Amino acid sequence: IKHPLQCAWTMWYFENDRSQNWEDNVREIASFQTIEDFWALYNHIKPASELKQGNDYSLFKTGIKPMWEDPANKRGGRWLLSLEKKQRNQELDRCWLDAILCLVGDAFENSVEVCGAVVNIRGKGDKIAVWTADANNGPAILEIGKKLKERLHLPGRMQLGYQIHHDLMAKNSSVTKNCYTL
Ligand code: M7G
Repeated sequence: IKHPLQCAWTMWYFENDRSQNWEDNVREIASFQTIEDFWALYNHIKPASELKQGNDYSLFKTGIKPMWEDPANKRGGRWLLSLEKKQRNQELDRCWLDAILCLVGDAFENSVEVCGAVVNIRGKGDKIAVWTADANNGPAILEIGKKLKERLHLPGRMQLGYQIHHDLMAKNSSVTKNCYTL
């Protein structure tokens, strides 16, 4: 018998094709709801560090699309970890795996607030984020951020910043102010 997870999850892939709209580049890979099926999928796909620049993986609760516009995300925000370029080799795959294990392993007290996680492969520095549902729920955001920071074993100099999706949406950008830092 396989070991069921608290909820079902869907893995997505973003391929940066500039001839198409952003939303049309978001593709579903597969869904799973047991730990065995998680590992089967994880072991079957390329590690994040081998994706092309500009591409992403996202892991979201099944039913939530990995975009700001989804009803589950639109009032929310993200804990963002920005990596240095050289960390693609050493740190990226480990941090991404630790982050998604927090999600599927139900590591957070406020796991109902968690929507998903994203890894962006970028020339200027890769990024890992955990998206939460309600940017006004300070206590839940802080609990999730603290647990994430602990589970990623981040060195003190590496900070997490919480950003509101609405601020990014309004600027159509990936850069905005942090409303919390840890
Ligand atoms: P990014 O891929 O998050 O980061 O955002 P990057 O700047 O390091 O590449 C790049 C751009 O993709 C944004 O400025 C938006 O134009 C678009 N984009 C990103 N996200 C997450 C969304 C989204 O959820 N919805 C829409 N409509 N566009 C997005």
